Amino acid sequence: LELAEQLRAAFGRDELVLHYQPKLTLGGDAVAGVEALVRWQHPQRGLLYPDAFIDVAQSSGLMGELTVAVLDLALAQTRAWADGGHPLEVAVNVSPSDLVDERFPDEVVARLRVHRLPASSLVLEVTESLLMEDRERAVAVLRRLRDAGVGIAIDDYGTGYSSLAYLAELPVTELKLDRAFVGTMVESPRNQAIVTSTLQLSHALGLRLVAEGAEDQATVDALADLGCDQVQGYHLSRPLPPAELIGWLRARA
Ligand code: G
Ligand code: G
Ligand code: MN
Ligand code: NA
Repeated sequence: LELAEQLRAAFGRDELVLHYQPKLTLGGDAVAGVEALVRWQHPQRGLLYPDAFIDVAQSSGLMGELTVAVLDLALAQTRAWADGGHPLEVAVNVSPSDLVDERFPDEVVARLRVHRLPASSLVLEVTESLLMEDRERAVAVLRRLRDAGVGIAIDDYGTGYSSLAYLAELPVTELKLDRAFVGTMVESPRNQAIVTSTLQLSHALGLRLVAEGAEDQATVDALADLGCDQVQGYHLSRPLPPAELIGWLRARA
């Protein structure tokens, strides 16, 4: 069977699962939230990572369905964590096709209502390239999500081509600085300068800066010293299945 057909069937068979990578608020060291990362528990091929099926979802017209399935799983899990005494913000990655779908904002608001979660508990991560594709429609969709109270993050920030003028007019709430800059900032004065100036830019625009890809304590400390808001990376934790994430949260408490 073709992978696209198998993916189509996977939605109804609970084969999509999410792993969650925690983010810390620097300063207080509180757990700020988690990023949901999709995996496909394929019946023959085992656990597949997004690079094995995201393009297939896109090219076979299944992306909208995948995004809504991921959103639903992430919000159900977030509801369960809140009920268990762990209120967390959850970040979900969205794709280009979602942002040109005029029904997407209403869909998101409806899913939040079903899971009885405030819009402020959700952040949608978009990439810069995604925003360049059909800019006017994407901005209109983001504006409606933002007006509803949903957080909007620019993922992999610094690797795209968006001008600062464009960035300043986007309805976004946070930048996620790409790990290409963060991972080597301790050894690289050049990358440290990029982190510092992106931090100034973020704060001047009223945005939260999340540093991705912190792989050691020295990097986390350097980010805290610079005044970075949040950090994510293997040093804190790899993406974890929900049962393991609960263990991680309890161990920190
Ligand atoms: O954690 P991982 O190596 O699996 O993530 C690889 C890439 O897949 C990342 O760029 C991430 O943004 C993307 N990704 C992970 N989950 C999703 C998802 O639910 N939807 C989309 N569109 N992309 C995702
Ligand atoms: O593009 P996006 O930021 O959504 O991608 C998330 C991806 O980054 C996931 O594949 C996740 O496993 C990976 N990732 C998260 N933290 C680290 C890290 O500290 N180092 C590296 N190399 N990858 C990371
Ligand atoms: Mn992301
Ligand atoms: Na990223």
